[in-house]
Amino acid sequence: MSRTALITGITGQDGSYLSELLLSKGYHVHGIARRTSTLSRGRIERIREEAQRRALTYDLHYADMSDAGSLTRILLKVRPDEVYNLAAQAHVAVSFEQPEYTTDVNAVGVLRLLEVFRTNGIPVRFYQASSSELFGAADSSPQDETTAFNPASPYAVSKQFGFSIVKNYRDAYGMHGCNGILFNHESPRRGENFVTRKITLGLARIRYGFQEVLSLGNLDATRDWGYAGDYVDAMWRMLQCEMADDYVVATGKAHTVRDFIEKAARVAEYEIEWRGEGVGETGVDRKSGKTLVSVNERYYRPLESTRLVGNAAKARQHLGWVPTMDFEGLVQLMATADLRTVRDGGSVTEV
Ligand code: NAP
Ligand code: G4F
Repeated sequence: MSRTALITGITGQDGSYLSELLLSKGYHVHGIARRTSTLSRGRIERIREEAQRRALTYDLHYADMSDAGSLTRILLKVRPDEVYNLAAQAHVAVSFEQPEYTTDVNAVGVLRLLEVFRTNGIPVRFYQASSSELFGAADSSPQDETTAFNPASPYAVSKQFGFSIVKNYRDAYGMHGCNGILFNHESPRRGENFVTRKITLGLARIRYGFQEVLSLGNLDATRDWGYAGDYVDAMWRMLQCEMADDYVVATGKAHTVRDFIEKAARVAEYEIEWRGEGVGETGVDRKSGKTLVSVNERYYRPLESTRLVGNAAKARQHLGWVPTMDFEGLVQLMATADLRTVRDGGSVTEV
């Protein structure tokens, strides 16, 4: 018999890849989407059309993580077997500007869902989108499930509450709740104000004459970047285990923002040479002498997570999960997709 899944954050990057995965496995898929003045369904429009064509269940419901009543109504109506909580104010820098909203959605929002399950006796398997940002200013590297949390932003603090309340409901009430401590994962569907997509889209726009320069913050920030398509598979694998647990999901390889720029620039047929330092640093194309990258203090954060790189040995052993795409493949995929999108005048990258 087909299982039913509900995805919060279905319109986001991960929501779109998870939709495809669950539909391919025969799930009835439901998602919550919030009301916005313009529709934010670009990532799932094609998925929805395909589901319709094949007569598969792919239903969207209006709700908001800050509105307990709307969540209750939908959960009681859908009664899902699995819930993937991906909805969040997911931008770390924005969380410094909107800490209260970020906490309401990312922290209290998780509790709202858990309380619906508990008070109505709904026996779901629950996935919580926890984050490597929990490690924050970590004092050891690589990080795994035993590394102490040291969150370095309101976003990370909100996600720490989400992590802990899922663990608490698991321990106290025997709820099947899993935390995926996912390191950064990207794709051509990544939001345009996260650094990888900002770089690939910016370089493509410069290449085709729609933008002058790419303005960025800390070029030496180090992250463990994987492919979103691989990471949603880890989410699903967690919920298939009899025993709920928490898992780090990562590639184990660290790269700087600077590395990412250099590789993406090559795909756009630029060769970056770095000149100057700090906020005066620029990235110049060796052949043409054109300035492609400048540094702007505006994109620095009040506090930065340190060298984030994960050890996913537990996910490999218990879930049989391994990433299929390396850093080079990821940069190539994103840069190529954006060059094509900008060249063809499209707005949403379809991959
Ligand atoms: P994303 O593309 O920014 O998607 C976030 C989703 O949450 C969108 O569908 C958004 O809806 C929805 N949302 C935001 N506020 C909401 C609210 N108040 N009520 C209902 N829905 C709301 O993020 P993502 O990259 O897919 O990440 C998915 C989850 O994983 C997030 O929880 C994120 O914090 C976490 N995470 C991500 C990464 C990563 O590297 N991508 C790593 C670790 C953890 P709209 O489309 O209307 O904006
Ligand atoms: O792409 P980012 O904004 O991602 P960040 O902050 O690592 O957060 C992402 O990954 C987390 C998992 O670790 C998720 F939980 C979270 O939801 C989100 O998906 O920034 C990456 C790095 C940072 O160190 C930032 O300071 O890039 C640096 N950076 C440099 N210039 C920039 C920029 N980041 C952004 N967004 N924009 C810049 O211009």
